Amino acid sequence: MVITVSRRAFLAVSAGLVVATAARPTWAALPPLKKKDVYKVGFAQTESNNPWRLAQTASMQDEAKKLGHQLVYTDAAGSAAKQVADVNSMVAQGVDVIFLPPREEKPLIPAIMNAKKAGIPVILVDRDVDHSLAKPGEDYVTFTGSDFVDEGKRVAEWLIKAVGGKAKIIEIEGTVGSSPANDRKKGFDTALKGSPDMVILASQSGDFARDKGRQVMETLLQAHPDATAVYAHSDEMALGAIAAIEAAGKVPGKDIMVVGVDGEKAALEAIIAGKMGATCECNPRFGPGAFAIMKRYADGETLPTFIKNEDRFFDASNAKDMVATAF
Ligand code: GZL
Repeated sequence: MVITVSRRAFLAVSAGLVVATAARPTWAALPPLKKKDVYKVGFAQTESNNPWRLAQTASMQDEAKKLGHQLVYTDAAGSAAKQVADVNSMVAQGVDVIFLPPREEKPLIPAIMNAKKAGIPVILVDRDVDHSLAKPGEDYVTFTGSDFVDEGKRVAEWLIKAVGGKAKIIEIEGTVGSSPANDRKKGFDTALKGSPDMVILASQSGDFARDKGRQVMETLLQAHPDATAVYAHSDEMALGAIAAIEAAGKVPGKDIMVVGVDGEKAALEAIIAGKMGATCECNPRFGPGAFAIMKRYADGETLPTFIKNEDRFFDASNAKDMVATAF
């Protein structure tokens, strides 16, 4: 009797598939990535409704083209459930590797485990998952992105200085359940702990979208007309908040200090115009770094579980000089 074993299954076994004493096999190690010139690469994007996502997608597509790899691109249009389906479809297509920015920290876990079971390595780009449910270096290769807690901390420290340690703050949060929203909140709120006169009046999600950010600011400003500062987890929502502040007849940058995260060109322009105070960069240009990590993995390197992107910081002292380099 001839038993045919697929290449992927053979590689899987050679990668150290261990049959656990429990009911189902588990992987002792991550699925390997065989060295070859051209890869079929999956990139499952969360949505394309803001400049940050568009810049990240363009960077991934440009790098794939430059290196000659075949990119299988999907757009989940803001739905974690669709992103799960998109990843599962890439697994079914038999891509070699998947780059994934999990829209939220928990829903994508089954898809990551499905890819692992199929012998397809996953590299998380930009957003991370809940480490109690899936581990870097065991269930996926690594997470490469910004340190979101540090981003929130740096914005808080700038704001404390800018307002002399006294402000009534409206916080506009990112996508509910996403690692940038969770950690930017953690970093900012924790940094305020040593400044009792820095008070967060209200905090609500604007889903990283400009118009949602404007609507949230409109509502919260009506409820808290005494607000003197806004911390938005993304520049798009900060720009939406600025529109709401002006619609309420107040002067952004004078009556209400606005700070954000991402380092978007329009935010640096708002800083130059005096409507915004500062933003911490969150560089969306992932292409070169992501594909370099893929090559390091294929070359057999044991990668760190977190490969950090360095973020610049922008305020009136450098926005004019840096605006040309912003996305
Ligand atoms: C952060 C990234 C966030 C940006 C938003 O790494 O996931 O998603 O801060 C984007 O602008 O929508």
